[in-house]
Amino acid sequence: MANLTTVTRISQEKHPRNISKHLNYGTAGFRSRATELDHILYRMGVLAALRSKSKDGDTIGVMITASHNPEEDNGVKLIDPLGEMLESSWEKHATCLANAGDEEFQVVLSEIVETFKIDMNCKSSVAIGMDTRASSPGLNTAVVDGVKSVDGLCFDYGTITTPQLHYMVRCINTRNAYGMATIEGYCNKLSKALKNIWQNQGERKVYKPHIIVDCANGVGAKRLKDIAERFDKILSIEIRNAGEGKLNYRCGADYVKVNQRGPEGIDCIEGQKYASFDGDADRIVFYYTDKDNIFHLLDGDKVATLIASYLIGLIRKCGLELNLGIVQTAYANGNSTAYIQDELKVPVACVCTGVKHLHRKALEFEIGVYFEANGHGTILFSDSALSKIESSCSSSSNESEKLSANELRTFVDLVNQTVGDSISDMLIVETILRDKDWDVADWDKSYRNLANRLLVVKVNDRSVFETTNAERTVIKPTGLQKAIDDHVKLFPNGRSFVRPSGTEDVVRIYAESDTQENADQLALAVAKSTYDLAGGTGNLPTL
Ligand code: G16
Repeated sequence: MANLTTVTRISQEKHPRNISKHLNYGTAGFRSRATELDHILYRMGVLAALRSKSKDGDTIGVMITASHNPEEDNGVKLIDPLGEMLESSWEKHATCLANAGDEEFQVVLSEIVETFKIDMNCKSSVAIGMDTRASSPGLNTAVVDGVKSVDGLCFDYGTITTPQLHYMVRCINTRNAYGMATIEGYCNKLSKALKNIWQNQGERKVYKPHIIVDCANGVGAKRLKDIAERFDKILSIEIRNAGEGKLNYRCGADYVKVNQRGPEGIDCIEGQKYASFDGDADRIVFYYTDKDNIFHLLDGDKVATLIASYLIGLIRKCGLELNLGIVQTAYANGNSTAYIQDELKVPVACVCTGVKHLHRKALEFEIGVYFEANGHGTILFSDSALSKIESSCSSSSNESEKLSANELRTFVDLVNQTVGDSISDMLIVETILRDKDWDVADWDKSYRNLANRLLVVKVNDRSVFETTNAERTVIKPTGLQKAIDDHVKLFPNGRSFVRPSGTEDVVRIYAESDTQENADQLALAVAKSTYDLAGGTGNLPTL
């Protein structure tokens, strides 16, 4: 039987704590400089195996990635049995274990075992994946050591996208009912669904089956290639930033969204459709340049509304009653929210940043579409939705309703319901554009975004920030919200908020207004107040 003294000895001998800095299990697990993470990865290997034991041996996932962060960073997040994010009640235990001194480690570990009444004799297994960072293989070894120290079994998937690992975990725990737990199984499931839907759509006049994809020099490139090869004749996917350059450097979804311009080194040709993944391929944004050389970004808000409008139409055609809702965060463009309420007429909820919050809220709908503006998102189909769709497929007497129900049932297989997935989301968007026979510019016309700006401010201690109202109101530092309100009043359609990042050592500022100049001025004014009232360090942000 695994014994905690051995676990502790290995920890002290092979993976001692080498930093004193406190790290939190934040928006997306632990993130920091890769050199500070070895002991944390070992400990998360142990914790994942304990969580597996607490779930009667169900497989838990450990993904080694810092996603959109710079190459020098790395991180880790845990994945629960159905491919969802780690249950929030375990996050504080993850934080305690990660920050315990070497000599306190065993005590914290015993507390976890006691709190959750973990049977150390129970079997455990952990699926491990990593992105392409140079530091990832070393950290992978630390996770494996952690899992093995409690006699756990490891499924090592090597370099894999974050959403693919979420998918694998769900497949393993559903005994392959969700799909086969291999890259081949993932590609088969998605490509088969796409081809099935497309073959019933007939010829198209406007839709162009060609997309150029910036993979941020990350793991998405290799994994996108696996599936792109299967669409040879019907959809041409050109892969750029496949690893020849530095990860996430002046490319990728985060760069494109924040800077509102294409990645460096890719000339955006007029009318051509482009997309950018982030470093671990769980976000996607689309863009194009028009005839006046103006750059147009189609972010997570535009993806969510496109998906919702397609699903609403399809549900109607099936003659079904399904409660569909959209979940956004404070970063959602004000005009996207207005479009959802006024045009699509579906319920919309706003929650805190972080996929885990959106996912949880989306579960409240029969069909929940959730997207962060930064391109993170997916669609959740509840059991009740699935059974209504299924019975419409089998028992509807109306042929056209039956056909639509079949399309909806097939569409479900195109979706990675465990978490936002750049590859799956890209295929979903292509499928819907083809269904509507739209070009990327037609899609863009659905509504016009309010001009917006994102900035970051460095402060001495971002933990002094406290927010409420789904991060739209800042409570601390005192006086900052009043300053924001005063600035906002001066700008037409003005809106702004400030929140501490959960993945980087910065505070984020968002502002929107009627013109780009006004959005920029508002963002700069709020950044200055934040800097002054919250102990800003370094230079004030500029545009
Ligand atoms: C992660 C989270 C996202 C979040 C993003 C930024 O993304 O998974 O939900 O929007 O960080 O978070 P923050 O503003 O707190 O730094 P990724 O793609 O880096 O995993």
